[in-house]
Amino acid sequence: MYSSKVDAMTVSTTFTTQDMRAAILHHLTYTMGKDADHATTYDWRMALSFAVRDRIVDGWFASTRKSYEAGAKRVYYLSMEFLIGRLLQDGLVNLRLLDDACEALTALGLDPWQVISNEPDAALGNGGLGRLAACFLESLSSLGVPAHGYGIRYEHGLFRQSFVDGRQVELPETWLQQHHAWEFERPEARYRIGFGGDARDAGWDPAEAVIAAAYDTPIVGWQGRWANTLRLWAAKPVEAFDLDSFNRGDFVGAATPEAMARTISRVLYPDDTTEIGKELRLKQEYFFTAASLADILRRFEMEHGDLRKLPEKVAIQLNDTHPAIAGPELVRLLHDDNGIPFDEAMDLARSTLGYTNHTLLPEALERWSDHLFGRLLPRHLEIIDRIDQAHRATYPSSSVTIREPGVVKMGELSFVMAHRVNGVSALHTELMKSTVFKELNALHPDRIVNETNGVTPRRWLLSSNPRLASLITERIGEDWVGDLEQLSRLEEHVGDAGFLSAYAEAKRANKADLAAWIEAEHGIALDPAMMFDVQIKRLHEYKRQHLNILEAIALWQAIRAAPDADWTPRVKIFAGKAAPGYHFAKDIIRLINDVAEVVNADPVTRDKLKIVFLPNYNVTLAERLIPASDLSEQISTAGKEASGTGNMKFALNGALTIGTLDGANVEIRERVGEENFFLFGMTADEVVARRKIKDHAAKAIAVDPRLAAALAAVRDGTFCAEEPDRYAHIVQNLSGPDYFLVSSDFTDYWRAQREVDAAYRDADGWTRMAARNTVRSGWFSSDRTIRGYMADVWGAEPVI
Ligand code: F58
Repeated sequence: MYSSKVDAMTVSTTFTTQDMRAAILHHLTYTMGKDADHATTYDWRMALSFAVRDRIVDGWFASTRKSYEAGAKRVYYLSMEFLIGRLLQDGLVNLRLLDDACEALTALGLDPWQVISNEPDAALGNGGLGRLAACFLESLSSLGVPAHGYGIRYEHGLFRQSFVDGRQVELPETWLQQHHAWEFERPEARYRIGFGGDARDAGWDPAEAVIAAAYDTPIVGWQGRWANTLRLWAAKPVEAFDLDSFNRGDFVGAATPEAMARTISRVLYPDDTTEIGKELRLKQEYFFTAASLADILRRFEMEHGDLRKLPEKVAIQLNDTHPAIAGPELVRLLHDDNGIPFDEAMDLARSTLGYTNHTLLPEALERWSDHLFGRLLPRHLEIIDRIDQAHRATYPSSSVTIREPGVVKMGELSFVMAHRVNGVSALHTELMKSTVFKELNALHPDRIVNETNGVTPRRWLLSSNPRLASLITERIGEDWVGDLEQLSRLEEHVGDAGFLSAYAEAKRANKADLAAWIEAEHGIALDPAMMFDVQIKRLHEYKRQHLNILEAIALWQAIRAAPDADWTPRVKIFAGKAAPGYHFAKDIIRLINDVAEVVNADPVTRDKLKIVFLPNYNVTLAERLIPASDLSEQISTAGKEASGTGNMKFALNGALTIGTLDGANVEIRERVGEENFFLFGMTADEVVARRKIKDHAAKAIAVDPRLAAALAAVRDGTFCAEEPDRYAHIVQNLSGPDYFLVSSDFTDYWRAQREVDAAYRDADGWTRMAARNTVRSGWFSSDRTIRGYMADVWGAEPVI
């Protein structure tokens, strides 16, 4: 049918609808073992996936060959999370086979979108950090950089969220109960990973071990010109059965080693501070880091031999501190296992490693008890002590330590063991220098660099917003897909009435699609003419979903007080999960659902204000919501959101931002223009100063009757008559300590929201502002971010 040796580029352009149809039917018959008359949607989806996978594999082999031939530096991205979502549509879009596939499926009597939507999300991440890793892999492939992602093949990804009486209920996620069409098991790539036991002079006798087994997923870049590998590790027992127990007739006991070993890759931790410090988490971290490093060194030795050349040929990026054990582990491999002197091993490791920080929140910076650490990784603890001593010996007047009595500090360890440390937005990087890493920055002033986050335009515009993508391509051709800064060529079209009306029509149609989907799935009818005001992200006090719902309550009260005034109809859409142990965040979800029930049922306000909390936020839901949004809520307390990446997706898709000067909002506003951004709230410096004011919350409430009335409604049970005290603790918090300054920022938020209302009433003006957001967002491509890492951190280059 087709040759496997041809260049991937040629394949995608010569592969026709007929070929696609034949390939689908071939896989339906011979891979799925079904005939067309009895095939389910799942069977068709798998058949299509295998047909697409075949096309990807050709380019994948070609990329691997070219990487070896070029002997180029390789990038390894170590991350506990890769939030890749669905892969079928991504593959079809990047190989430019989407139209052929849709035609082929239609000709076979199927609804293509029903088939494509049958794929579950691979929810192998919590939020921004995991999604960033997925965008980076796609960009590395689109740019043709030889790279591998390394992570964990969780059997259960992030929990599914449902609501019962407005409350979040967590259900297990089960993506691997179906066959995962995209992966290849690699029985030859297995490593033994030890735990516990004793450290002895430059050595280690682990007491127990598990096997790390590799599963590879190809990640194809734009136009199929290159594909890299995401290698995920599953934990398996060294021996499936304990034969002694088995022979004694204890069949259940005999299976214990297997169950114990598999626990390590069983479930993704749901970003829960109550879970931090748990033994299983440390095991997960060491498990995937050690397996990845063993694999990297094996490949390196095969290609280059001399380990002293490691930094020349290998760049390893640590996505947060989760793989921070890579520092001591690499020293252990170089020194203990390969006889390189300790100091030299340390220098080699440092020159190879880079560390990305994603948060300044103290409770999220990893610290391990040295008791637990020493029990699980005794040799590593010794190595960390030597690293700490060496660092202190070099800087005797510094008070920086990696070890403190009882704890190992992973942030400090990562910093000391990386040659570059980066923040993820300009503001965050400056705050790293002036707060958490102040002293270390003074000792190593060239180490901290900034790499502002980005998002892949293939998934977040071309694939998820085909209407807007086509309009752009009509005007400037399609090179923007591989070079997003070309969007600036649309600048001259923003004054063109034809362009603006087509732009508005694309948004209107996206909103109509979303409204139809929400009605079909959730039974809530929305008028697409209303402003779609959207806040979608993890629930956290610093992200301030409670500020948004308080404003909604105040607005509801204002409309009720003057129902005939000229209100701008809007629907506030929320989505996001709360960590299972984060009770305050879960209560905010419940409050939003309770308020929605009352407000949506009110005949006075019904056509002016609606509130919807969509359950089970995931990548696929984001792909639906973002193209249909008018207003993007980026309202974190300044200084707390490291960057944000949703903010970039919204701006690119023509939603206007209402936001604080936090994270990458600052850079978005600079680029799209301050007149196309609704700014409110205190700056990071003002936040620090405000907290020092005694009774700051009470003072803010005293001067704003709207805020007082909104809080009073929450306090008196207006939204939960059956249990009036349900939210007393929230009101108490916002009136007292209010660490995240919801009350202090409320008045200015209200003001900005009324500016939004006025702007939205001028439909043409709004469209012009929205279009300017799209046209000026080209810089926020993850291709640009990856180029930054290549130049500043990795010293790597594309091979194509
Ligand atoms: C996020 N962090 C930042 N962490 O909050 C966000 O500002 C930034 O844009 C993004 O990283 C990418 O740089 C984040 O998502 C997590 O999900 C951790 C997972 C593991 C436990 C602790 C939180």
